[in-house]
Amino acid sequence: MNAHVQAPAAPVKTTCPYCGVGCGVLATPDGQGGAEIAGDTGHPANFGRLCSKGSALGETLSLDKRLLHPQVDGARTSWESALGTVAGSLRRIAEQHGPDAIAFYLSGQLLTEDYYVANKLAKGFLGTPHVDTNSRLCMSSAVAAHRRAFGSDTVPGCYEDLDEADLIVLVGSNTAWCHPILFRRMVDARAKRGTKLVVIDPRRTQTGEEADLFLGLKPGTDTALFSGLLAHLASTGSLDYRFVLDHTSGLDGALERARAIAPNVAATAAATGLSEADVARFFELFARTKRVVTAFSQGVNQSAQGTDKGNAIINCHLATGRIGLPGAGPFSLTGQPNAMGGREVGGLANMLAAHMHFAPEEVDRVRRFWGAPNIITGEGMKAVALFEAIERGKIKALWVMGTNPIVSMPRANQIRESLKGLDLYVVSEAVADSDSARATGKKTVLLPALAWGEKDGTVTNSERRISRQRSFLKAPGEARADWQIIADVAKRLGHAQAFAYSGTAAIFREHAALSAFENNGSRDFDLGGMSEIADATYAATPPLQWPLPKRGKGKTRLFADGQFYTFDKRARFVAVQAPALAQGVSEAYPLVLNTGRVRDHWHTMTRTGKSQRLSAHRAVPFVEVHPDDAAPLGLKEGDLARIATPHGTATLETMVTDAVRPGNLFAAFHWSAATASDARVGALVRGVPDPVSGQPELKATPAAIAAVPYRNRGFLLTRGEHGLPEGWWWARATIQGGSGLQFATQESSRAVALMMRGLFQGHDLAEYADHARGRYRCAVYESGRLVACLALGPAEARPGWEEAKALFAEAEPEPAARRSLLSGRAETASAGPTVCACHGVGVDVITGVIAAGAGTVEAVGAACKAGTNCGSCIPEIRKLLPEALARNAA
Ligand SMILES: Nc1nc2c(c(=O)[nH]1)N[C@H]1C(S)=C(S)[C@@H](COP(=O)(O)OP(=O)(O)OC[C@H]3O[C@@H](n4cnc5c(=O)[nH]c(N)nc54)[C@H](O)[C@@H]3O)O[C@H]1N2
Ligand SMILES: Nc1nc2c(c(=O)[nH]1)N[C@H]1C(S)=C(S)[C@@H](COP(=O)(O)OP(=O)(O)OC[C@H]3O[C@@H](n4cnc5c(=O)[nH]c(N)nc54)[C@H](O)[C@@H]3O)O[C@H]1N2
Ligand code: SF4
Ligand SMILES: [Mo]
Repeated sequence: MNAHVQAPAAPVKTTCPYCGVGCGVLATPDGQGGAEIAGDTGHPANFGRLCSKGSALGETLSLDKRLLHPQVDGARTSWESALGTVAGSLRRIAEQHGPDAIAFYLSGQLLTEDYYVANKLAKGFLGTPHVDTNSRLCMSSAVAAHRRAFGSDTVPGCYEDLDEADLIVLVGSNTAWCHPILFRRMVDARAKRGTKLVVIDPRRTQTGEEADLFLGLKPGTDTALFSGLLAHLASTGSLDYRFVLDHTSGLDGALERARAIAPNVAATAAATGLSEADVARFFELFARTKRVVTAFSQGVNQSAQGTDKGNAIINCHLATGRIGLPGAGPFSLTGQPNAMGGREVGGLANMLAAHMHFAPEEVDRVRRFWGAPNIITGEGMKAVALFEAIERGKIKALWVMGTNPIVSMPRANQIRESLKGLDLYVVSEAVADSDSARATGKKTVLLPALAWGEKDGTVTNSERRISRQRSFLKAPGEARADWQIIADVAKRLGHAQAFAYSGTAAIFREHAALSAFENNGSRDFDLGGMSEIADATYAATPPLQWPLPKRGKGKTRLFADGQFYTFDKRARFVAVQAPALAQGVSEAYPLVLNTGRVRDHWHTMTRTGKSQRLSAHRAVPFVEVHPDDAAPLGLKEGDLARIATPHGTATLETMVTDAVRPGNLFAAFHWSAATASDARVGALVRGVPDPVSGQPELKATPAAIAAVPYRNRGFLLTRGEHGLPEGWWWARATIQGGSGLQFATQESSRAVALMMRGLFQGHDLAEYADHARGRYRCAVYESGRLVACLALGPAEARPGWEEAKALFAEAEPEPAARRSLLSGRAETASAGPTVCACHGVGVDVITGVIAAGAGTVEAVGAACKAGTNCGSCIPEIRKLLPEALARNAA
């Protein structure tokens, strides 16, 4: 054999670091810091499929922008000194102000092992109860609803239920974009068994477009809808009285309340703004279909009444006995890859550990298990209250791990301001330029964490399935695993023995053992079967669902036997409150701002923002406005608009669409100070907490909108990143071969031409200018290589960038391409805005093949490949079909 031929690296089985679907990934390292990414056909969450984000993971692995060395107050330092600063400051603050002046803000993106060690240090050894997590903004209402109904935070069902349901009700969930692989399972079920899809969302999302019945209800009225449903089920004899009598309590009170809120179809329609016909159709479908899964996410959870919304849904499932059965049950879709793992370790401020809370015997049990000198005895502050306590100066030290609250918390500007008063602000981060890493306290410590592909441990997905994240890349720079960093600080605080872990397997064993400790079936969360797992077995462990008790069998579904975790083993109906709609809408703030996600970006974009494929679908921060609201304000598609709330402002590009209801706005919260000049949507959001769960309302803030008249608009494409002058509006996106800025400015085309000549002095500039009409184009070459390109026009005739982006992908464009960079007129047709991220297919190409005869999604795929890889764009392609055909016919 030729000695120079290297055996190809073996693929490593790992888990996608994005959403709670928890897809299995095969990563084959290329030996140069990158990896080939494929779906793992053996993983029961995805059977080999990956969505656009999962498929593009390989584009996010570069070390560009990574935090690779510890820093104290902006200066690079050694680990020794950084850890010494953290431990020393924590010790001093605890002595001076008490341990409860210290707070931790953790993340559902930490691995279970990281999370376990952080929770143990804070709650058992430092002795502060103030440990909360971004899961407060994500899952805490579902957790609270589960606990009220079941006595435990248990997700009863599993993904197979989606394959086996005859009706799937999606409440407040844009599944097609946010849990794409589960959505594909749902669509497959429809093809296979005729499963009906009902989507309940004030906004007609891509998920809503695919529904058999779309219910575009008034925001916040879900409790009325499900109260109406419960009343309807009772009055039409659709209840399962056997199940109700034997296994539940509280139906009478809940039903009485439901009837007071929405006694019948007509009242439900009036309360929700839906038509009576649609309400009746939904109620009948639900009443006559046994196999119903009601899946819900942020339209339910991120609400000032999120817990009641969850219980209103669960009530209907308990009343019909549809829980824990194949194809039936309420199903909370978790957002983050390890939202569930965080709940298991007790990362929320109202939990202690391993699904135990603060009953004296639970506190004592955890104390004994940990050998904890400073065990806490009660709940800590939840995220919103915790950040308010920082504003009031009650909290002196904050350690943020794996989350970017300066972007994702409501009232984000006030929070950024308040951090300045902290005596100690510690951020464990993977990137150096997240808004939270760039914020400062009186003393600021940045600790470089290993990222996906480098770290090792476990995550738990929406169906309670624990999967391994395995490392397949070398640790870069001086980055360390999050658990290691915490353990190093613990040792410096004198707790060496309790934190002497040899690796993640040792931590996992301890976590599993705690879950089984004095459990005997009293707690749902039990990993006793894994408490003595050998290192090698842990390393090789396949995806497994809990519970996994030492004795007895694990279960894919819970509660089919009607045994719940309340003291009398009965589930509880909850009497919910009538909807209280967005408070505070006034003449000054007449609209309601809803916020959420786009298909191809993940949260604050520190990872997906690196991928040119993922940055093409939605390249600028936008706000969706209904035509009825846009028209009187003179707002047109593409105009820049300033959204204002009492908490902050942002300037976003207008999308005029009847997908939102009149009076409603929708904006995605992905953009940060790192990626746009003025698009931090978190700064706008009020975040009124739900009274039970403390989860803030992120979907309904009173807001105003007005056009922002900029003189000129344009784009600048560069190989590296360039900044723009103060006062310009801009948004940055990664493009093939570099970085793209879309901008708006009050400067004239002449001034912009001067700026370009200044910026690129010494380069070859090819320019085209028509200053009389305010137009300017410029291409910058360096030894024949295209290094930058700018186009500018009056705001009402702003140049599109699709064609220039395609030309910029080539370092040395052909003469024809050079000409069209300056003329703005393509000699070949441009692809238009990207629809299919995997194959980079634009909307113009798709409408082109449809015009040429492709009449189905499959035919479009055959003609131009769009939609043939991950399928995340299939809903968008389907939507183009009738539109394009209609246009052809006209
Ligand atoms: N592409 C992508 N996928 C992701 C993520 C991402 O950042 N990007 N993040 C992951 C995470 S952490 C999470 S939590 C999930 C979130 O997943 P989803 O919950 O599906 O996402 P959102 O867009 O936040 O909100 C869902 C919908 O709630 C609707 N809504 C607003 N108000 C109401 C209401 O009063 N009633 C009802 N019924 N609906 C309402 C919104 O219009 C929105 O369409 O996504 C996960 N997956
Ligand atoms: N307006 C509005 N706000 C929202 C929401 C909404 O719908 N609307 N949704 C809320 C929800 S559901 C969620 S889940 C949150 C999400 O919001 P965040 O958690 O703030 O968002 P991310 O961008 O995922 O932040 C993760 C951070 O951890 C860093 N990181 C990545 N890997 C590692 C690692 O291994 N270790 C460490 N230490 N750091 C790492 C990343 O670089 C990034 O800065 O946003 C919430 N905020
Ligand atoms: S659905 Fe997409 S983002 Fe979610 S885990 Fe699977 S591949 Fe990752
Ligand atoms: Mo989330």
